[in-house]
Amino acid sequence: MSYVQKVLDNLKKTNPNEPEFHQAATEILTSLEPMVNAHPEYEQAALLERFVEPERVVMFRVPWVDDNGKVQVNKGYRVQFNSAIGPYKGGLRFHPSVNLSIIKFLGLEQILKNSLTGLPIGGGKGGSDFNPKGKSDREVMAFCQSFMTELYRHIGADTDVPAGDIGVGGREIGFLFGQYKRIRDEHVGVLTGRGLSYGGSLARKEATGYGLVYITEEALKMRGDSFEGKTVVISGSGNVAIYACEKAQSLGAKVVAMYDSNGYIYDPAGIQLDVVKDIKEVKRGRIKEYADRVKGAKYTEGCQGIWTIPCDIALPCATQNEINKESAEILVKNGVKFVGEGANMPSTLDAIEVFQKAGVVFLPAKAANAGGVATSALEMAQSSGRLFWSFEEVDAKLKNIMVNIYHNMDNAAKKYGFEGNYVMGANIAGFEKVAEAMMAHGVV
Ligand code: NDP
Ligand code: 2IT
Repeated sequence: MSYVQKVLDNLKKTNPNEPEFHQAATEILTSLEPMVNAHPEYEQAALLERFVEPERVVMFRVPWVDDNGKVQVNKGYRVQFNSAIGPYKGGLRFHPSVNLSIIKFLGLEQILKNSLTGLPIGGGKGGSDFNPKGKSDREVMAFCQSFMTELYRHIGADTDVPAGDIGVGGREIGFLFGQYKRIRDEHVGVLTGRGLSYGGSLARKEATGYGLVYITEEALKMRGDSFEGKTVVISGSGNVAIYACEKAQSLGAKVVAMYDSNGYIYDPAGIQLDVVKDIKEVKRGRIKEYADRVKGAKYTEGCQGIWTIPCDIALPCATQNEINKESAEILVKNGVKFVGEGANMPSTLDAIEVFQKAGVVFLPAKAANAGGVATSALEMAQSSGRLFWSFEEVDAKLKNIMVNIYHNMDNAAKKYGFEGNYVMGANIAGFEKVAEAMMAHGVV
């Protein structure tokens, strides 16, 4: 049995009931096989065994009081996965589905994503099963303050720097930062995605969606093509989806569909993004409302049907495993040519196989959505340098990083004889730097 297979088998045995973690580890480790085989010293050093074991897992109770005066209790998590190349860095997810398996899959992905950015950031992830949906601002604040009252002792500007993810946007980061500052008496870059008035960076809000479109644009460009005139389907209608839509439209694409967790809208004339922003960013409402406001648009209950809409480019930007094998087959049948993953692990393993076999250009999450965390690292640089860069400056750096990621993964895939397989390319290119740093640090 190969070294990779032994590590995977043991991981499944010793981390039972963690299907998302198994899925991410399987994708990563199997694609690292050619590189690991070229480095027999890794097995002697138990490098993969250490790579898949988080350096630290923190789990804690989060009690808070709701608007009825009733005490509520949620679970809090922070997985500090790997600090070989920099302080732990990665988002916080607040969603009722959050559990240890999901946070560990996200943390493992984050290690390689952060390495791919070329910036000095390690991998971590955290969150809670708290559901911000339908809560008042006061309830969200009470929750965030309680969450930070435990988390503060584990994080720091040079230790671990959380940010947003599903359910954690500007409002939540503000409450979390306020409580950290109060407890620690330190105004430092301990969180990213901060408001512009207290140390945030221009273009961080747009960065994940813009970055996704920049890397997809580069993949198109390398094939003599562009976004101009393309039909695009984007899942989700949150932070990543909205700014992917904005950038794709600005490059001449027609985005025809988006969704939230209740259902999807189809607008054959092209999505009016100002309406989506008003519904989702301003009113925190449901996407269903779009069809009431825009003539010619149609709303359908349920999410999966969105992938039956014919498109040239699909950008899944909501959550893990939103594209299964069946949806991938329909997308291929309808002629999809490019899939760029804005969400983390939105395609199941067998969906990826369908895309790759059909010759679809498949840009995996850890490369395609790295623009968010890359810009977080630019926010950290501005914080430590006491600087504030213009939107154009940050956006230009972001674009440059995304173009570099594309070529690094493309070259890594070619180097090992798997041209065009960006899953392998991204995993190998990301792992190279982490492996080198871990080897240099000795047995730690
Ligand atoms: P938001 O909370 O802003 O938006 C999430 C969107 O996805 C919402 O439209 C939400 O619908 C939908 N969604 C969430 N869960 C489900 C579900 N189980 N089924 C169907 N729809 C769902 O999050 P983000 O836009 O920040 O994150 C989206 C994805 O991008 C996540 O996978 C995240 O990990 C990833 N990502 C985010 C980055 C960032 O910088 N924010 C960086 C890199 C990756 P509803 O409103 O109904 O809940
Ligand atoms: O998945 C991700 O990369 C994020 N949610 C962003 C993490 C960050 O630290 O900006």
